[in-house]
Amino acid sequence: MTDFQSVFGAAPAGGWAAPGRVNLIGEHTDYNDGFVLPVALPHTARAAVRRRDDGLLRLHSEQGDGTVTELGVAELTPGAVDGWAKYPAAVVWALREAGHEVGGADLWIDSDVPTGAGLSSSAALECVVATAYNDLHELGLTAPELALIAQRAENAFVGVPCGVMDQMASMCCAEGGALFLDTRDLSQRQVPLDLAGHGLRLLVIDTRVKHDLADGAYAELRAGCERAAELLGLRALRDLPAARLETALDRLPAELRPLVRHVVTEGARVERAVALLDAGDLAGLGPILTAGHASLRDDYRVSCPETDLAAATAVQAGALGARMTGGGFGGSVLALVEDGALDQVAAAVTTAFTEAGYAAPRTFAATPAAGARRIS
Ligand code: GAF
Repeated sequence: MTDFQSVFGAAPAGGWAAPGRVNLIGEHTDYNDGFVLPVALPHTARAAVRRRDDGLLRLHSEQGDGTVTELGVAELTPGAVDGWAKYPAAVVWALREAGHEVGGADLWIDSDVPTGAGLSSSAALECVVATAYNDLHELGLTAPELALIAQRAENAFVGVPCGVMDQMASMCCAEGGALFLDTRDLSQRQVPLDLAGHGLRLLVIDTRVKHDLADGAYAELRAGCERAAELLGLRALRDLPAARLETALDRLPAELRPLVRHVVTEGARVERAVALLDAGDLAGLGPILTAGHASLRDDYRVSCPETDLAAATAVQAGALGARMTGGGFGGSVLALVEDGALDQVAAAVTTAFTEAGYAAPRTFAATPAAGARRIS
C-alpha cells in the first residue's frame, strides 16, 4: 500500500472517486440509441491528483506493478499506451482533442471495482480522471459532457466501440436510485430504488469469467445492429416500435433477426421496469430480469455457460429474477432477492459452480450509490 505522498513526494491537490455500475435492464441498447437503467455500485476508482506544468503525465496504480508510468501529454496517440494506463491517458487525450488546453499531472489511482467483471471498471477509471481534470483545470464541463469525453476516450483511444451507458452511469447516478437514461439525447431521470424499504436486495455474482470488449465480438454485434437499422431505413433500431417488430424481421437476413428482436424487446423491458419502479412494485422487476437474460442468451447470444448457470440457479434458489449484466461473454449476474434469501441464493450458486467444476464466484450485495465526485 502506498499513497500519493509516498509515490510523488508531495501532497495532492485533491481526491476524486467514480463508481462502477450494474445495469438493471437495457443491455446492448445504448449503441442503438435506446434506454438503459443502470445503478452505481459502492465500488469506486479513486484518484489523488496534482497538476504538472512540464507536460508529463505520471501514473501510479495500486493495482499495478508498483512502478510509475511516465507519458508525454503532447505525444499521446491512440494505440500507443498499454494496460491500465491507457484509460487515464485516453481521457487526457480526449480532453485535448476536444480543445481543452490541459497538461500533465501526477495521478495516484486505486480501485476496488472488480476488473473484467462487466461492472465498468474502465469507465470508473476514465470518469474519475475526467472529473479530477475538470475540477483542477476549471473546465466547467457538466457530468454528461464529461461522460461523452470518457466515451470518446474509450472509442477512439482505447479502441472499444462502446455506447455511453457506463460512462453516464459513473458520472450521473445518484445514491438510492437507478438512472433512467435515453441514450439518444442523454435526457435522464433518477428513479428511486428503495430496496431496503421493500425487503429486497441486489445480489451481484461475479462469475470470474473475464470478458474483454476489445476482442471484436462486441464490435461485430454493434455493426450487425447498424446494418439492420440501415436495411430497415431507420436512424437506429430504437426507432423500430415493438408493434412493427414481426413485419420488420421478415425484411431482414436471418442472421440479423435475433439481434433486432433482442434490442426491440429489451427497450420495452426497460420501459416496463421503470413503470413498475414508479408504481412502487420493485418485486415486479424480477420476471423482467429473467426475461432479459433469456433474450441475451437465446437471441443476442452474449451469455456463457457460467452466467447461464448463475442466473438459472439463482432463480431456482428463490431469487425473484436474475440476469447477466454488462456486455457479456462472461462477467457478472445480477439477482433480485428477498432480504432473507440472500445467503441461500449466493450459497446455491457457489455450490452449483463447484459441482460444474467452475472456480468459485465472488458474490456481494449492491446498494445504489452516488456518481463521480470530489472526496477531498
Ligand atoms: C458494455 C458497453 F461498454 C456499454 O456501452 C453497453 O453497450 C454494454 O456493454 C451492454 O449493454 O458495458
